Formats: sequence, structure tokens, C-alpha cells
Amino acid sequence: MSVEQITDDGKVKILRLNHKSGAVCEIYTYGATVTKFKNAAGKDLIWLSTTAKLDGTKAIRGGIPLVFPQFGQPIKEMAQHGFARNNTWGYDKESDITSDDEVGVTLFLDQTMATHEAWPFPYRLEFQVFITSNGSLRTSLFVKNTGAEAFKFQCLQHTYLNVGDISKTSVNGLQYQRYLDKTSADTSVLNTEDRAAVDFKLFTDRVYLNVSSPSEGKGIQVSTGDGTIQVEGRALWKDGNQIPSDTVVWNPWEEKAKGMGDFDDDGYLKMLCIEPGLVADFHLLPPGGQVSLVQSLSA
Ligand code: TA6
Repeated sequence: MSVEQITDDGKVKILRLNHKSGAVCEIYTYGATVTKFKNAAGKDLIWLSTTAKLDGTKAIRGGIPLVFPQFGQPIKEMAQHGFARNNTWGYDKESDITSDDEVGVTLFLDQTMATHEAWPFPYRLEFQVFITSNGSLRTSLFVKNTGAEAFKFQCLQHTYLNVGDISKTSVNGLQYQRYLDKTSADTSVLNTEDRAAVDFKLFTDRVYLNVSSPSEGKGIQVSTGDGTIQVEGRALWKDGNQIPSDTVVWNPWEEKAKGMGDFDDDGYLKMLCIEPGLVADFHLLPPGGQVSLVQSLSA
């Protein structure tokens, strides 16, 4: 069980978690972006574009980029998906966890490191990445209001899953859920998912509302050609009470994939984004308040 630091010019650029099971996870301090998770069976669960910028010039394409304080661009002056994913986070080795069963690190960001004049609030983000005793990946984003006034925010873990072959992929666990279809002419229409198994044959961009994983072992199952990836996501107040959270499902498909310079032209055939978040609306966090957004990936 170990945490390796890969440095560049004396600064930590990548953290590598090595679990005794053989599972490995890599996180860039830039954006606190998980870029790799290979489980104990040697299966890579995370997709990363081969043309992703990894030099800090833009958010990493693939992995688990972190979206905060906005999802999309409701605040027009601020970059799409906010500023958490395109700034370098801090890392304090003292916060490492290397117990008998788990290995984990915590990265942090606050208003002294990244902010925006259109959202001028004191905050602290902490992002914990653990490989757990059963070889799953648990990523927890903590949002803290360290200021004297309430602020509104959205947050999301923009997880790019490696599904191998999208034509052999289907998602279970969304049936009867309500969703907004961002590919439609009217994105405000509330639709209902009627399929037990959702498959993918075209550009897909949907916000499923209030699809929190009710408890351990539930959540969303992504059936791929060589197994199933279990995705659990939930949001919690500091007192542990659950907040109904959302799940975004995205595949840009061929034309949009080709239109992104950092997205492999054929990448849409190998990836699927299943993204737990609080994005259907802004959420109000009072002074001293904390919300955690927890994702668990296993296969
Ligand atoms: O999560 C889905 C989404 O909001 C899509 O609408 C698409 O914009 C995607 O995020 C990627 O956004 P990005 O800014 O990373 O290119």
C-alpha cells in the first residue's frame, strides 16, 4: 500500500495510489483529476482521451474532472463547468491514508487558489480519493462554505467510464427516472425513462433527476462487453442526511467527438460518461455548511 508522488520542477504533478490488491489509481493535482483506475483484476475503469491536454493548459479530457461552482454555463462570465477542474489543487501528504485495507489521498482548493469575480465567495473544496478494501474506487468531493454569507453552487464528478465498445453497452438503474434531454429543442421538458436497459446509438446528453443511490450496492449498473461497472453516487449534508442528487449521462457521438481537438475521433465508441452531481439546480449552502458528493466505482 503506497502513495507515490510524481513531481515536475519540484512540484507534485501526479499522485499514484498502489493498493495491495494490485489496484492502481492516478490523480493529477491539476484539477484534482483522477486519470486512471485499474482495479485488482487489471480492468481499466476510467477512459482518458489520448489527445487530452495534460500540461495544465485546459481541463483534462477524460478521467473524473470536477465541476464546481457551476454545471454548464448559467453564469456566463465564468468558464463552462466552473474553475475547479482547470486549477492546480493543493496536496498535504500528512492527509494520506495507508491502512491495512485502504490507500487514499486528499487534495484541496480554496478561494486563495482559485476563484471568479462572478462568484466571489470564500470556500474550501476537499477531494478524497480512496482505493477501498474491496478494490473499488471511492471519490468524495466536500464543499465547505468558509465565509460569512450563504452561497449557491452546483457540483459534479464528470466521470468518463471506459466501456470498451459502446455498441455492447447498456445502463440499468434509470428506468422510471425523470430526465432533461439536452439534445432536444426544448431542454426544459421533463421526460421519463421507460427502458430498463438504456443503450446508446446516437448523441446522448441527459440529466436524470434525483437518481441518488439509496444505499450501498444500489446505484447504476453499466453493462459492457466484458463485465459490469457499478456506479453509486450520493450527496450528503454534514449531518449525514442524504440530498437527492442527479446523474448526467453523456456520449458526444461521432460528429461532436471529431469537433473536440482533445477528444479522440473514435473515443465515443469506447467511453460513456455517468456523472453523479447536484446539477438540476443551484444549491444554497449556509455559512459553515458542508455538502459531500460521494461516488463509488467497482467492477
Ligand atoms: O456532462 C455533459 C456535458 O455538460 C455536455 O453537455 C458536454 O458539454 C460535456 O459536459 C463536456 O463539457 P466540456 O466543457 O468538458 O467539453
